[in-house]
Amino acid sequence: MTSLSPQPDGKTLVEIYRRATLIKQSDERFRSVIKLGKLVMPYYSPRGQEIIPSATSVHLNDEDTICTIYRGIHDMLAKGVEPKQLWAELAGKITGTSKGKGGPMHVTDPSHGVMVTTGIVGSSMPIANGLALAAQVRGTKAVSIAYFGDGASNIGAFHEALNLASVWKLPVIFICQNNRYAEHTRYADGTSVARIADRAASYSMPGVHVDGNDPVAMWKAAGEAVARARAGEGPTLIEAMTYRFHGHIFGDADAYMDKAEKKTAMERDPVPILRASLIADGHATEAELTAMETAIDAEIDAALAFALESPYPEVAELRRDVYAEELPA
Ligand SMILES: Cc1ncc(C[n+]2csc(CCOP(=O)(O)OP(=O)(O)O)c2C)c(N)n1
Repeated sequence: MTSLSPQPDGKTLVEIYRRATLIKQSDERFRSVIKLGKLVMPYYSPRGQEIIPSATSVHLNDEDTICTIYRGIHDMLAKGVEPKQLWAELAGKITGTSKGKGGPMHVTDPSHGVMVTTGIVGSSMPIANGLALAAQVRGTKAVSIAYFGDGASNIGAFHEALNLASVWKLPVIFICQNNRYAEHTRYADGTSVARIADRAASYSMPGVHVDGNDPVAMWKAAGEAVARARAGEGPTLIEAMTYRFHGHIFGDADAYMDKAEKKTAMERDPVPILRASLIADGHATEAELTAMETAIDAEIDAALAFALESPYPEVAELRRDVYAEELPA
């Protein structure tokens, strides 16, 4: 088993904070512009789940791939998608990552390894296997990550994907972001095991249960899984515990969520907790972090303006880039 240093250094922790803050501030802005009617789109907030992809992605490069879900702007921004192109894609504009053809549910940005965003629960996992198989056959050492929710671990595709990944020792990491709810269903009402990580045993792979809101623990769990995958030692299932601060989709009244549980989770917001620890441990000053947050806000201002000003794709664009060969009009 490959070993990793026990702690991320200060620079890495600051970088995890930068990515988490970009996600948090982007999410806040997305919710505000939708509320104001400036953008109309389905939106699934990942607020509260920022640390998981931020602490994972610092181990990854552009060759490494991720497959994510509708609740995935955190995974995409952490992986390096440009905010401008992300905003434009969500707005359906020609300047977006998929020239506006993906839209909010299907953002794809291969240049940063974001290979698919899917609304079909559980489907990120077999696709991630395919990408891992391609890396294995080509000998590239690239790692493939499938992000998904706790509900998705009850879908057949999860079990099929874990089985095949184990048999073929694929360089894939299954990262379950356990936010305690699947749409409107509480965890225990739809899932047979107390810990999803235990399901890994059925497929002879390590199953890691980790506090996904703890940047150090998450960095370590992801780093070990990435090192295993790169060394040809096969897949890992990581169950990262977290909590979704909002309803399933923007506008969801979230009446099914336990109020006290939600209040406690929001009081333990992982982003300000990381901020305070960076300052307390001397990794950054208050002024440095404030400057970083101000710069991120300015970047989001620019991204929003770019998305609003960009044109929609022409009708002729509909057939372009859809098949390997261009179709005649
Ligand atoms: C195959 C399939 N079945 C059902 C749905 C309807 N659906 C959309 S989101 C969702 C809940 C998924 O929950 P989870 O996997 O925990 O992800 P989360 O939204 O909590 O991040 C369901 C059942 C779907 N989109 N796809």
